[in-house]
Amino acid sequence: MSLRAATRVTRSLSGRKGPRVQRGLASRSLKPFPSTDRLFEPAVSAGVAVMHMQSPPVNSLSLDFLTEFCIGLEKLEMDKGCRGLVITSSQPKVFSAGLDILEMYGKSPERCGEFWKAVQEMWLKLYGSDMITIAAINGSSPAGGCLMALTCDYRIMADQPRYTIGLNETLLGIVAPFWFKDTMANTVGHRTTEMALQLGLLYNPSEALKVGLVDQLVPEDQILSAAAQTMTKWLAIPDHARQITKSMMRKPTIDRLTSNRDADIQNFVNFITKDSIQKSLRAYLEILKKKKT
Ligand code: CO8
Repeated sequence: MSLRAATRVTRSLSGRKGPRVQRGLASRSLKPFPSTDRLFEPAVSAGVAVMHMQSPPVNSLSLDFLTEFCIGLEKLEMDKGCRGLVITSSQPKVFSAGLDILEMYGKSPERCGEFWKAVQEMWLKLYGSDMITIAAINGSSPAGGCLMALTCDYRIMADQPRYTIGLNETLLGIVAPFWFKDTMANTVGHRTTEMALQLGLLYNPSEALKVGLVDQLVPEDQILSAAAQTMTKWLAIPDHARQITKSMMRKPTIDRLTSNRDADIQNFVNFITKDSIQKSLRAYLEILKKKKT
């Protein structure tokens, strides 16, 4: 059976708050999504979902966005006909700008805690997904955006030198949590991670390929067809063997967070609400604004 699925995570037209999720899960009982979204030909013998992140202007990960994202993911995970997921962006030039800085600036400790729990949830769900996950990185992907890509099984990036990817937290005066660090170290190794995290390195696509942060570069207009080709290869592997192998590789990292979740939330809240950190975030937000003037 062939199943096609697409999930659009969007923000409401009214602005940054109040996202909505438009879903077009095509199965026997559901309508197919529009043909322009079709990535996989009917010949593909298993189901694949394409998640287009569409949260203007930069797909930053707000609490609302993360909540919708996790709900969408959970539904796909429960759909046994869906074996693969491609995550990409509908926003020009940006895959995801990472965590929404406005969620970390000037917010109450309670709200910060709620936000951080949602960030953890996104990571736990994606890193532990049974599906084959491919990030089709068609734009810049700093910090939390990079983390999201790193949770996937395979990363294809658009070969556009102005795009960057990396865990640049130190540039904002903040520290990537241990599970961000672990996810990167699991991908590119300890030494590269240590240097990248201390310096807050943002890599262009060629550099990212060289250190193994991404697996493949393609011209931007070929990113979804490249994802389709890779997906076909991965779909040929029996699910149970691939899933057990994935779990064996990732479980220790996942367990480390699940057994420290509350403490990790408390750490985040204590850290992010400090006056000095709030000052750093404000300065960073001002830099982002000034870019335009
Ligand atoms: N959050 C909120 N708003 C953002 C963010 C963000 N992460 N990124 C950009 N914006 C806003 C800008 O302020 C701007 O707003 P406005 O239109 O009101 O002026 C708008 O989005 C568009 O931004 P740009 O003009 O900069 O868009 P460009 O297309 O030129 O560039 C980039 C896109 C490359 C994504 C650029 O915006 C950028 O570099 N953004 C900052 C990315 C970043 O540093 N993110 C880090 C977030 S922190 C994180 O993810 C992990 C934190 C871990 C916390 C651990 C604590 C213990």
